[in-house]
Amino acid sequence: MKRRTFARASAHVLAGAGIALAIGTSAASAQDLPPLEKKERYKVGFSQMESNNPWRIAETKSFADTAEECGWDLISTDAAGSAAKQVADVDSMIAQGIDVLFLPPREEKPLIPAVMKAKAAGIPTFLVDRSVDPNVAQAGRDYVAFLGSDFIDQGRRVAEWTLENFEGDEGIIVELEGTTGSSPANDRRTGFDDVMAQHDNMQIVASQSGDFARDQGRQVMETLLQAHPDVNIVYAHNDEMAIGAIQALELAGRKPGEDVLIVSIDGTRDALQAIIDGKMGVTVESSPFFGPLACDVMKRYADGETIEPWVQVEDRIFTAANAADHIDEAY
Ligand code: GYE
Repeated sequence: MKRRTFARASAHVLAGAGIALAIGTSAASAQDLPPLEKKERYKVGFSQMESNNPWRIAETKSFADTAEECGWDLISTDAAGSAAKQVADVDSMIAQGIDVLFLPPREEKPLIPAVMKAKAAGIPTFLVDRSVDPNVAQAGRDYVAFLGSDFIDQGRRVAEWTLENFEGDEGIIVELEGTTGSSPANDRRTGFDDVMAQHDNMQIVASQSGDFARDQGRQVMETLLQAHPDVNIVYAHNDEMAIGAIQALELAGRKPGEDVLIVSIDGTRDALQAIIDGKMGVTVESSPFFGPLACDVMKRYADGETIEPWVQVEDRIFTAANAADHIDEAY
């Protein structure tokens, strides 16, 4: 198998992508990975996990919008929230002879078979926006690289902002977790909880999954509000659940932004509007615009570069100070 040259350390911003990437200096050996031939057009698979929220729709559109200029004949699928269907979707893409696979794995463990099958079929795979269990499948060996954010850091930044801006004495926190077993849910919880554990006046009284969905966020918040009517901070692992929580709180006569602080992650249009309206405090960015970054990394790989195992995306932070400046570019 072809050996790849070492990637030079550099950092650059993809214009218009809304995503800044930092390229690390270390890289795993690429000798086990399937190579990617350099050619004009590529048959590219993008296996979306679900399309029930603006984030997913924006990501799928970003891949579609990138296809022409990157020379992709794009095959997109939608697993409709089922990890089993996502594995089957990847199977079908392999059968259709894709050259390269972009995969956002819905959960960390159930998608490992898809990664391994693509590797066995000689198809270079890039994980996009979520990762798989690193104890089982590894970047630089089983798949080329993970393209995405530092979710632990996102959770940490939300916690730090909350500590600086919460005006009460005792924080009674409800946490709405993302999809159980997904890398962002695991890591956003770790990042936030570890910071809060160091503060005696901050107590996480309940932490439950709302599956990253608005409706479930609302339902879980309704239930948790019964058990914890004294909640004064809600940390949602994404904006959709934060908006659902705001609906539940308002229905119960509470005043989000006044008697309960809502903090979250993503940067959707509805979240930026909620910040402008004073109902939400902060959202740490997690950009869905992966198409241009995917194109760039794929081209570097086809050029024979060793890709750093984690192509890290840098995230901004949106608060009352800047939400209005960014709402026009939001999704
Ligand atoms: O925050 C959430 C989406 O995997 C980073 O998944 C992504 C997350 C994003 O459904 O809104």
